[in-house]
Amino acid sequence: MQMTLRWYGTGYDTVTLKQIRQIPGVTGVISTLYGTQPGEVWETSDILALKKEIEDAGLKLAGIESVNIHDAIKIGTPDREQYIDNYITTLERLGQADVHMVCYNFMPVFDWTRSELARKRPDGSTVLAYNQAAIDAIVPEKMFETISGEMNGTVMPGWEPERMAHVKELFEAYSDVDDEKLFANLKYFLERIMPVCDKYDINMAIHPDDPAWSVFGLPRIIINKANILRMMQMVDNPHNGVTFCSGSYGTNLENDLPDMIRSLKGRIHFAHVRNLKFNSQQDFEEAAHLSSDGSFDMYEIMLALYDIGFDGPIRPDHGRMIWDEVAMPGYGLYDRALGATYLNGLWEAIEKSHERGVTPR
Ligand code: DNO
Repeated sequence: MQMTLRWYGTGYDTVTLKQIRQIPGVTGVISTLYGTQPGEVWETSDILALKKEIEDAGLKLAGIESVNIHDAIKIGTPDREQYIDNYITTLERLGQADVHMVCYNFMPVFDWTRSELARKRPDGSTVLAYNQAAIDAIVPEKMFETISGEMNGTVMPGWEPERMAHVKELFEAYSDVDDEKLFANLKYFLERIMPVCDKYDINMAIHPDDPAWSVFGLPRIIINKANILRMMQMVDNPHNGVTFCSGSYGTNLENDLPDMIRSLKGRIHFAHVRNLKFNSQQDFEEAAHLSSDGSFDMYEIMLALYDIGFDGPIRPDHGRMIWDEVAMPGYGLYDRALGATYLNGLWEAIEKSHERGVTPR
């Protein structure tokens, strides 16, 4: 596996490439052209400039998170053809620039959803948190206003003000899209893009819906083992793969994370690994990565990835805000650096146990 950190780009991220380069064991970043809107064709010159900046800092551009999907593709309106063509052109240009992993999601309207971006924990750190009753009390159109005050002056991925200005229309546009229609639209999109992925060896890695259930009555399909296996089978091409995000699938305690990882052998192209602490089934917060701080056994998650021979990019996920850092919630430097180091430590121990023939269990 290749340990990476997500980086939003100069001018968007509070964390610098120099800082990332100094985290032991982190050799690459996952980035994007943060200023582009879903549906736009990416310019080759912008892709190459991003890549050069990262390489000049001694790191590798290990993949893109995300090339976002225009709503027309998810809804299945006639203009999706143009947006799929645009997507194919962007993939072609990424492939020509030697980029081989693209993360995306197929969530209607909102990307991930949280009710709080700065819940205080007993140690004084602040974290992103989800409380179902709080979400149920929010009018969806007001969701952005409700949480934007906690964004520390940053623009969070999936919460771009340009899109949020049209939330009401978006809800209307999705009114006749149910789970089956969303599956069909995803299939259509994947079938259209697979040839370019085959040509340039681009691994598409769908990110799960977060949380892993319907929010505000919108359809949600990438939520559990049955659905993700259905997706793998409906377009049975190794380039149609997943981002295994423990913090997103893990929102539903019925998801057995190590078992899901094992069932996706060969199709996990990117991993987001983090812990969650459940206070009840309806309330969780994003703990430190360490197993003992949350509800997941992080060793078992890393072991499952090791067992399936995972060799793609991996990244620590949302970190806590600690040591008075002011950054995009979830995306500060310090706690993600701790997370990367911890995950690297688990991996080294698993690898050495294996090499020495020590049975891990
Ligand atoms: C949240 C992220 C998501 C993810 C997208 C992928 O912090 O994990 O925004 O990047 O869903 O397209």
